Amino acid sequence: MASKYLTVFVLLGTCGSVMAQSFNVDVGVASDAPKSTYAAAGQAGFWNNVSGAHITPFTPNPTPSDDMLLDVEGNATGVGFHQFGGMDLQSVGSSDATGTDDAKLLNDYLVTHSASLESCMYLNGLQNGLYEVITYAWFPNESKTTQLVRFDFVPGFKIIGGDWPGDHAEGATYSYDLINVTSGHIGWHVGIPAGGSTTIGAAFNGFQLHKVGPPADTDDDGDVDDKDYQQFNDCISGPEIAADKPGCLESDIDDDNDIDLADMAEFQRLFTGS
Ligand SMILES: [Ca+2]
Ligand SMILES: [Ca+2]
Ligand SMILES: [Ca+2]
Ligand SMILES: [Ca+2]
Repeated sequence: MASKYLTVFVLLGTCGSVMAQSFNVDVGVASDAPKSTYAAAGQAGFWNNVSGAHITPFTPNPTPSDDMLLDVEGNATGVGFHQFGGMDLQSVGSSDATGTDDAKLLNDYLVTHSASLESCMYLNGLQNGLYEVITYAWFPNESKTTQLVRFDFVPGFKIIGGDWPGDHAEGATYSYDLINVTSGHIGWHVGIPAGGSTTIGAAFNGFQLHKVGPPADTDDDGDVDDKDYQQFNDCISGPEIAADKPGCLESDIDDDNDIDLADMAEFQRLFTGS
């Protein structure tokens, strides 16, 4: 255990500040992104607004048409996003989520109507490492409709959908996945599950991406400061209560699946300031 944290300290000392690699992306109509104070199921920060236009020819690699993303701090990055497959950009004026930033994220979305052509999303230019990916796949006003979410090179899939739970809920409004990036790239898909309606189709509303930092450095920017403490504080679960909220992996510093006073003591020991 001691050697693990010694390694972290050495890294902090030599790397200094590094660019955070976390992104919030609202797929939908222009100029309708949530405010940067909005966290959705993940972390607050700048929301990119992209149309998710179907790009041809098909390629999972960077294209000249990629939307270049700003990170959650609003800084330019070399990370590009494009989509192939879904072609029906829809929006609804009202749904159970109406009147909030939830609506700005969820009430506009990209739809595929083909059982054999998913909405395929590609990110390129990422730093390698472990990422939390939150994929919003919820159909406003179609609570019986579900979406299939799957990642390239990862076996299996998840089924997402249902009634509006009153707030974001895993399995209802989003899929939560941990993806290890080894070549700067993530490819993933939202499609119509077996037996689903091609008339209604499957909805993809947006996504959040968070690169998992070293212990206590919740925003992966090379320091452990007040900002990390805010996130740590939001993550506290109590002894032996599973810490399963997105954005909390770095806060379980002793790696025993809860976030409690033992983690707090470790956090204070790792604190560096900005
Ligand atoms: Ca929107
Ligand atoms: Ca949206
Ligand atoms: Ca930090
Ligand atoms: Ca813990």
